[in-house]
Amino acid sequence: MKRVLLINTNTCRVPYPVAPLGLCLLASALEDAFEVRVHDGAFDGAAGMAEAVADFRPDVVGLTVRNVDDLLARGGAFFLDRVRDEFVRPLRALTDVPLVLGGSAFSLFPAYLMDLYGADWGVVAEGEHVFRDLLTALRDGRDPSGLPGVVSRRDGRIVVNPPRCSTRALVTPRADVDRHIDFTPYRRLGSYPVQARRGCSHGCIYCTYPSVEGRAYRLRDASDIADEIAEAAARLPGVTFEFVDSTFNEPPGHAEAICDEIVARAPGVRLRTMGVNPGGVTRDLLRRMKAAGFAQIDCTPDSASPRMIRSLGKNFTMDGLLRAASVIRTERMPTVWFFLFGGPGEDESTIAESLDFIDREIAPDDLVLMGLGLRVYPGTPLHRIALREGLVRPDDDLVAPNFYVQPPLGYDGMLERLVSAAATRPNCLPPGENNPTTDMLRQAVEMRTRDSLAEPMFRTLLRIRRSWPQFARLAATK
Ligand code: B12
Repeated sequence: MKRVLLINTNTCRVPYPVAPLGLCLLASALEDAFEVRVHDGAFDGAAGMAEAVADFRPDVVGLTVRNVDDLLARGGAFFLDRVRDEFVRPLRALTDVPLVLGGSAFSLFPAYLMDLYGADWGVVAEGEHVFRDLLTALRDGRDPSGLPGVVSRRDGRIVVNPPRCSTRALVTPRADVDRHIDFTPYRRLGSYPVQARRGCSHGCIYCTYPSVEGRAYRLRDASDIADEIAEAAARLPGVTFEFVDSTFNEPPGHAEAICDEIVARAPGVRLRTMGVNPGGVTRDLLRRMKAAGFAQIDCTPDSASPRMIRSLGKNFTMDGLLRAASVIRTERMPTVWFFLFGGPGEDESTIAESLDFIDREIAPDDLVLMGLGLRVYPGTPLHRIALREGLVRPDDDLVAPNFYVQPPLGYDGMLERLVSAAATRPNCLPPGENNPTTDMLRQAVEMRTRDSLAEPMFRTLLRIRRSWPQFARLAATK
């Protein structure tokens, strides 16, 4: 057993296509011992999969399942059945070699997906070592079912072994994404993903990150990260690198060290990150981030109501949030702000507190994304609250998305409130309007070329939005 075919089943394009970093890390981790090929279904789905199977004749197929749904409380997409129909069924008709599942969606719902896809094996949480051990055991005719993190079938039951939670520093091979897959379409539409740490020690009540990545922070060496970026930038000039860490600026000091190493080893690159936690935003951090090449950040307070900050289990206080906002404003760091309404205790007054913060503390040319409803995941504190309040049933496996929205305002009441708030705030995108239309994107690209705009894309989109008649009228009356 030598040949391993890895398949990316993630065809989601919202907010943009994301390169399969996890799968490429696995490919790099395995290739000294196995022959590895990656089929990236992101753009063309299963087209080419039959040829890959016929030509490569894999001994094992590994399938990554990233998204369950798109986290929209109304009218959202559900991906798992699509993956079965588009990838798993045709694959099973092509070959009966062992099928191994992994990825974030699989780690959240392993037993359900083993059944739905009729898989032979699975790996929950990170895969570099465990997948290798599993493949080695299969190759050598040993039983891998006792390995930590392995999901197996025993006597008609699915057994999920808890993953071993490492506390050691994170050492990964180079993902070399552009070596394993055709990176051309991502270069145009997305970014080059880089991971700097795993784990999250925060206690946000709705979040799955600790269950996907563990609670202890494991940090990658800052100079190794900068070297990876420098090497990839030499191969792909002009590409934007995106950190995929759930929180970029935790624990304190690591983000600063990464920025300094990038300045030293990979000057002039373009960088982006999600997950800048208000708790750790300092002037020094933002200056180092700018020097390293971050042209914008995402800041994720979720709420600016002291009561809701506590209720959501955030790791910062209102004072900390105000300090972060002031530093972001005075350092003029272009920022996309993420708010999430509807959590336990949300009411008219807490919504008003967040809106008041948006008006006073957020620059009018920074973007505010308003989300509504918190996806309930098994085993989270929010799950326990939802059970207690009778909002989910004890027998609900939560695979089909179930969103917590605090009664009595509920989804419709809050939506109305947020839509009317956004009607007088051009920089606020209400729930349901969180992604620009194709037409807006086209206009933005034209405007950027015509006026040689180097600003972040969201600022160009906001210019267009501000010119809409209702906002232009509003500006004229001010
Ligand atoms: C960074 C991130 C983003 C960034 C991506 C930036 C980029 N350029 O990649 C942005 C903000 C764009 C984003 C968008 C979305 N995201 Co997101 N994202 C994440 C996050 C924080 C990290 C993902 C990542 O790259 N991890 C690093 C890699 C190395 O890990 P990995 O892929 O899990 O791979 C490891 C293991 O899973 C395993 N493995 C993976 N595949 C396989 C296969 C086999 C065979 C085996 C054995 C093992 C294995 O081994 C790998 C290496 O250790 C996760 C949460 C998390 N902490 O995982 C959410 C997460 C994946 N996102 C999620 C969602 C829903 C989305 C969106 C749909 C949200 C939206 N409406 O916009 C979109 C979809 C985007 C798309 N096109 O697919 C959900 C998915 C769960 C769900 N409910 O569906 C997650 C889990 C967060 C959550 N809410 O719980 N996301």
